Amino acid sequence: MRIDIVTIFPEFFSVLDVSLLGRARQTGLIELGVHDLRDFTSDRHRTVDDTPYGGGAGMVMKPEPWGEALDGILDLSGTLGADAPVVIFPSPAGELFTQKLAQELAAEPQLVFGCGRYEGIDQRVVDYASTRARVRLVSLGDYVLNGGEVATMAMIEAIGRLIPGVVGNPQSLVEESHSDGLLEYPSYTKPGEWRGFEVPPVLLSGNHAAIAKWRHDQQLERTRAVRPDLLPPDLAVAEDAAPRA
Ligand code: JF8
Repeated sequence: MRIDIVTIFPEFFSVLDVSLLGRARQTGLIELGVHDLRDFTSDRHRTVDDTPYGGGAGMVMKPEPWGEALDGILDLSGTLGADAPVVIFPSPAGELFTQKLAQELAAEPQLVFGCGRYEGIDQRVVDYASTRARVRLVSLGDYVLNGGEVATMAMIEAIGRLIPGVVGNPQSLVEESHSDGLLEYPSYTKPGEWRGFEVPPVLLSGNHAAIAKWRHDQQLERTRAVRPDLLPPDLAVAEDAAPRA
């Protein structure tokens, strides 16, 4: 997979050289291009922002540098079809980034992330990119960030680990998809007793069916406690819950 990032903070992405994604890049599974938006300006001050038409607080990213950057990254000859590159603009106004979307995007040959700052990017950049690529506005969640960089980093990590060969143990991906929709069960390792806290005895029993049941019960209990919205209505209340008057 080819990933390009357009940003005014290219150094922010140097951490992608280490960790999981660093190894995937060395083996050629992921090709990464980080592009400094200011390199596509043509004025002495390398200006990327300007005041908003219609008034209001803050500054807006001006379209010209974005046009030059995207023209250099996107294949200009390509017609806009199902095989067009995907351009992602992280935005609080976008669709929510989910594991399902990560899976979809992990199957793409090329992703381009456009990282906005300030009050966002001139809307015409999105409209123009839509003539060259399949554009998606994507939100990391319902909270406010200062720009698209942190969201891009999170999405690349979530997408990258789904590319075959990037994660060391494919079984962990299989188990994840099996437990689909439930929170993880708690994990334990040695020693069996630590500062007075014991490992649940069932995990030492060697009874694999009992362990599987215990883990699934833990998943249900945890999900009911903190994320009942993830459960189908018939599972959202504990089976042994007292009937309400
Ligand atoms: C931004 C550009 C975001 N979940 C999220 N909250 N805030 C953002 C975000 C993304 C881009 C820009 N401000 C200026 C905030 C995402 N994704």
